Amino acid sequence: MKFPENFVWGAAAASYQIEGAAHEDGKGLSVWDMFTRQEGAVQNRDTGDIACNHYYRYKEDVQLMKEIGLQAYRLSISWPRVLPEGAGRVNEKGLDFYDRLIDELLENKIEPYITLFHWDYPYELYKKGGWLNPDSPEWFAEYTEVIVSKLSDRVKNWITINEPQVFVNLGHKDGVHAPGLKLGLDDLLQISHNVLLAHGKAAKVIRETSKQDVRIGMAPCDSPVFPAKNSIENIQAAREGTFSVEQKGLWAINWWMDPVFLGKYPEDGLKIYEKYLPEIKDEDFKIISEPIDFFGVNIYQGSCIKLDEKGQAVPARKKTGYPRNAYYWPITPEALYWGPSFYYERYGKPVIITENGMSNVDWVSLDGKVHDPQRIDFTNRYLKELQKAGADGVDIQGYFHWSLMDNFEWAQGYLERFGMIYVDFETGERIIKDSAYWYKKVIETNGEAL
Ligand code: IFM
Repeated sequence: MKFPENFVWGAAAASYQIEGAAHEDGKGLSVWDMFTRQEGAVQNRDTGDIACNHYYRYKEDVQLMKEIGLQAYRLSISWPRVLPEGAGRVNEKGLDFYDRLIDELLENKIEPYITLFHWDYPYELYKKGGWLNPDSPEWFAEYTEVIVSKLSDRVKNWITINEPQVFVNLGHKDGVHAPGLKLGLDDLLQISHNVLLAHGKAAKVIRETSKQDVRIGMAPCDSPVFPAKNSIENIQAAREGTFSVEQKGLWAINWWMDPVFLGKYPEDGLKIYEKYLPEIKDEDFKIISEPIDFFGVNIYQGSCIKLDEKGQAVPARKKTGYPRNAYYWPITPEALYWGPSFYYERYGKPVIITENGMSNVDWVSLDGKVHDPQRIDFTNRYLKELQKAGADGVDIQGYFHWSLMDNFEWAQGYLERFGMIYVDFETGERIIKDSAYWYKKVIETNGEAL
């Protein structure tokens, strides 16, 4: 069965993970430029200084996208490349890079989807308190205006913020991502509120500044809970687990998306966090729930539950030797059925999978090619589940594979290879992997080849 006629097939990457040129053409520092300098912060002391050197090789990379037949490419913008101090002065050379990249994509009939923030926060703003500063939502809105004014004559798809759960929890609570902080709950809740305000303000700026009709989304991540059995009770337990702040804390997708789509924080979260909540002004939810067009979501895995003899939901034990990727994440294709089904039911918005993929142990074979059958099988299984969700009535509008190419995987450095294009990080050479040729057929047949 095919996917819907206008379904969008793409791949994604992010500025700090691929661009390199970390200190060139007037770019300012990001928190990741600083974090990677800290002893023990990143495996192998890897940095994004050069990464895939995409800043200089973008034309070649667009040709590779074209060869794979991508219809869309999700890129992110490095905020400090464009605004070296995070606010105020614009670095024209930095802005010009994105201008050229967008032209190159469009000339090759590849639709750009721009993510405004994928974690490389300007260091100069971090020194002023970063996301804790009450001005931080406004800083983000101003930066958004610079980008949208420049690119919206050609770009119509915008994603405000990528995976707020990750940079808040890993970066500000656990200290294992930039900026490496270990803050208390009151600060974390203030940050999460500021991030939501930033999203809402940016959404308004995008719509008001754009030179054409736009489509706006956000890209939170989730590990949806899915039922071991398809009984009504099991499905209800999975639904409750998916949207449980009690179980998932600030990772819960509804802590972020209820304010955006429903204009309020979820009840269980409000009870649990009652003592730590920041001051929330009456108008805040009006700002946060600025209308947006699609529910973007990054899904790699989910967790399975069953009901015990007392009817309580408990984790279903994973089979001994269960399938997992090179990063030890379990392979759970059902997440791409149940996640979108639950989100669509709760929020009624079209769903776009803004990231899905796997880290694999890829290397160049003696024949000079990169064979990655696991990635093909993984993507095949996940896409079939997504297709099933569509057949059952969920409005699914697109899929972006993570990632276009192997890249800097944050605290894991270059250890994890998520790409459909292999990158030799010593020479910069790229090799299209088998999975990308397979994906090309999927795209050409709009999913019928699955
Ligand atoms: O590489 C990351 C990406 O930056 C955000 N989503 C998950 C990917 C794999 O860990």
